[in-house]
This record gives sequence, structure tokens and C-alpha cells, in this order.
Amino acid sequence: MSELKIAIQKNGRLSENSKKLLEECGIKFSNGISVLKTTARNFPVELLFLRDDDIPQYVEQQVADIGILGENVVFEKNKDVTVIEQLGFAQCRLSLAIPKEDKYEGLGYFMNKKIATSYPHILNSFLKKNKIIAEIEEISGSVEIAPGIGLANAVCDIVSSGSTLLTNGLHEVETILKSQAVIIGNKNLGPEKQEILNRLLFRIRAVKNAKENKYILLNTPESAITKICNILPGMKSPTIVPLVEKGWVSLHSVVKEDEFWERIDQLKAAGAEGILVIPIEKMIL
Ligand code: PRT
Ligand code: ZN
Repeated sequence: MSELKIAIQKNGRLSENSKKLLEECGIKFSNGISVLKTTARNFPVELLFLRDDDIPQYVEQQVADIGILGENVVFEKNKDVTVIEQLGFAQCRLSLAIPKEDKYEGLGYFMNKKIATSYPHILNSFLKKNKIIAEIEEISGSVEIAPGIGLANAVCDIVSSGSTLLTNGLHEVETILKSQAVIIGNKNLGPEKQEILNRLLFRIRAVKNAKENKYILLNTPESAITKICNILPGMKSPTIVPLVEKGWVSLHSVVKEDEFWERIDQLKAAGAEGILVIPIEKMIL
């Protein structure tokens, strides 16, 4: 039986989270001596360790069947691959930044300027779309120092906290794209590999759903049940278990992580007591 070949970043910001995600899906890897690839012990996948920049090309050429990398690199490389799933980690943005003492009144600032970047393709499309004529200076690393050493007037670079720009005397003026880690795939996977991929995606979604939700338990007087159920729609509808104390119940449900604090305030106001919030390990919808 063939294996699904998964390309992940060998060494960098995506490596740990990519491996962790597969491990959370219950996939165990043998610690082979090869630094290039390893096979899973309990699932038909093989891991290839590559530079992130090479992953789109290798997936296009089916050296790997799928790959995990940042959307920024997927768009920049512009290869014939499909984006299959967003993974939620390695969130960042590709932005334009200029010296902090410069006044900024819109994209016209960049007219006839020189912009340093490692993303010439994305930047070029962005400038074209906005009818800005500017020179693109392609550099492979330390883009943020370019204005300081007189190589360019501005930069187009990846930003996360913003502190790199700040320490280099730059300020962010435009966001070109928002990015996160994604799974890309070859467009011609055969039925056997597609079946393995479907099983893998089922597990990945269960892990993702679990992270995005919390299990919540609370005590409430029976009279407040309807009100509380409206605040907590849950997956289907909440579970209600009677308490020994008459007129009271324990109510169990699932709440989305990003709505969590807002819902808690509403629950307290509705009369809920003894609220417990528990992480969910896997969630199958
Ligand atoms: O060796 P290889 O080519 O595989 O790795 P790489 O050096 O090209 O990439 P790596 O490991 O640095 O990043 C991999 C991916 O992580 C990127 O393609 C993005 O999708 C994502 N990511 C998330 C980031 C950042 N956050 C990030 N902050 N990639 C880079 N940065 C850098 C940025 O270039 C800048 O220098 O961090 C600095 C900005 O960070 P803040 O927090 O100071 O704003
Ligand atoms: Zn890279």
C-alpha cells in the first residue's frame, strides 16, 4: 500500500507546530537516523523535511503529496497546488513599512520609491493592482535593515508582533495579506492517497475543533434553564442533570473559545453558579 508523503519545514517557525499537529492526530513517528524523511509507525504517511520555500514546487511535482507551510510562501511561489485546509498557527501578515519619521498619506508614497522584500511576486501584483510604479529590490533575509543602510526607501516584510520594525525605526503602513499555516496538496492525488488524506483531515479537524471549543458545566435553578440555553446553544442542545438540591440542575454544553468570556458574563447575569470550564481533547462533529 502506498503512503501519503507530507512535506514539513525542516527547521524553522513551522517545524514544531507541524510535528505537534500530526502527533495530536495520533500519528507516531519512528526516530530514524535519516534527517531527510521518516515514516509513521501507525498511519500510512511519510514525512519529508524541507525548506519551506521548496515545498510548493515539490508538491506540484508530486515529490510530496501534501505540505504544511505559510500561505505567504504559497502565494509567493504561485505553483499549481491546492490549498486544502487552514491550520490556525503561524499567524502573521505581509506588510509595507516606511521610516517612522516619514509622513504617510496613502499608497502614492511608494511612487518611484525602492522597496526591499523577499516577496517580489506578491509585492509586484499588489503594486500593479494599485497602479503604483516602484522598484522592487529582492533580498533573501534581514529585509528590515534595508532602509537603514540606504538600500531601499521602504520594506515589504512579514510582521507578527511588530517589534522588528520598531527596533529598526520603521512603521507599518499597509497590510498586503494576512497569513497562517495551511496544508497544500497536489492536484492529482490518486484514490488511495486521497483516502489517506481524508482520514488525516478528519483527525486534523477533530483536533482543531477541540482547540476552538471548551466544555462548560454549571449549576442553575430550573427557572433559569431556558434563558441559559439561549446563551449556550452548544453542539446540539445542552445536557441537563438534576442536582440533589431540589429545583437545581447541572447544565453541560460546549462553547466556542472566542465567544467564551462574553458568554460567561451573560451566564452569571442569568443566574448560573459554579461554572467549570474544561479543555476538550478531540471533537468530532
Ligand atoms: O529555512 P526556511 O526557508 O525553511 O525558513 P524561513 O527562514 O524562510 O522561515 P521561518 O521559519 O522564519 O518562517 C516560516 C513561516 O512562519 C513564514 O513563512 C510565515 O508564514 C510564518 N511566520 C509567522 C513568520 C513570522 N510569524 C515572523 N514573525 N515568519 C517570519 N517572521 C519574521 C519576519 O520575517 C521578521 O523578520 O519575524 C520578524 C517579524 O516578527 P515581529 O514579531 O518582530 O513582528
Ligand atoms: Zn524559507
